[in-house]
Amino acid sequence: MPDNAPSILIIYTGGTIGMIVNPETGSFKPFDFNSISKQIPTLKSFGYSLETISFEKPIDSADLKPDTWVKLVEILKTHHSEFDGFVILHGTDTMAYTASALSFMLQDFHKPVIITGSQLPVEMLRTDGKENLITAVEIAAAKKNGLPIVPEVCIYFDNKLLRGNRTTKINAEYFDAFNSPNYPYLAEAGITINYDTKYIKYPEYNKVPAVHKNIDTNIALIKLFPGISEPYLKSIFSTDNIKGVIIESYGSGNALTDGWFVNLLTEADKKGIIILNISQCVGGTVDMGKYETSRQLIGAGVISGYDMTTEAAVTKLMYLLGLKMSIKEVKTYLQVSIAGELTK
Ligand code: ASN
Repeated sequence: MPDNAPSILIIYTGGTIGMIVNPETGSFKPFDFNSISKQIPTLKSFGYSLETISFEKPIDSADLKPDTWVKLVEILKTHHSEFDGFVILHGTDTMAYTASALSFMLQDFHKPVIITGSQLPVEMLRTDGKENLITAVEIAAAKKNGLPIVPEVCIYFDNKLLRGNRTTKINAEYFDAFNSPNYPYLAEAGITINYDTKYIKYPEYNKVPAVHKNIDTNIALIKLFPGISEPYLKSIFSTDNIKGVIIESYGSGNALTDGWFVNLLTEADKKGIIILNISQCVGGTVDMGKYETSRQLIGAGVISGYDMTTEAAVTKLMYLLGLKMSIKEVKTYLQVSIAGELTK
């Protein structure tokens, strides 16, 4: 292998890509690294230096907890200087949460972290796992003038490279499981991989990489629906230790105007509970004040999450609360882009 061959670390966390069918139940279950490692000889023909790390107990990503994010950032930090790029194999169910969380927890990482997985296990004939894995590795290794082409946390899936914290899972059936409705693709893979560099975030290389591992899960997520009741919402806002509540409102940030609802929000805000407004719509942005039905929220102290995905809003709030800043600072950072996750 030439000395300057790109070096890539593949980290296997679990997910369908490496699953097998449990003969007793007929359901897919997480399996060891074997099926993935069989793909490594094929990948070797790239001429890259490849190393792998497998979680001891691979998981279905529906079982993911924030401690997996901590484990991942620790691995990434430990191996930062040894590799040119990183590929994380992950289940699709919570992949967008992990991609968003890592984009906040890794600071000035400067190297590609490409997350992928599959809808069908790599052992199956029609698997999408092989192509996803092979192209993710190629993207993680891609350089121009000695620097990585995509020094971001991304999801690569079904020929599209998406900014991680802009991505949401949109399909449980077809191979195009992910999209980033409010941000353009960073690359598309066809015969060649076409990078759209104007949309890629390039860092200041003089900054030293840092990781933040403190995640505060004292938050709640509410999806509004016609008929949502006062007792139900009261119970959420009176949860012990609750520090932040994300409301998935309608359309461009609209909600009911009932007095009890506005009072509940106003009281929660006075108690220091942060209330963040994002939209149930996957495309578009919160624009409080556009309609009369969102003006009351501004008065109640609700802040705008603009066009953030639910995954980005949840992980950003957990990350900012974990930094132990003042409520005012958390509110300020929630409303600006810190890792390319929102557009104002
Ligand atoms: N349940 C699986 C997971 O998220 C789904 C998949 O990977 N396609 O681990």
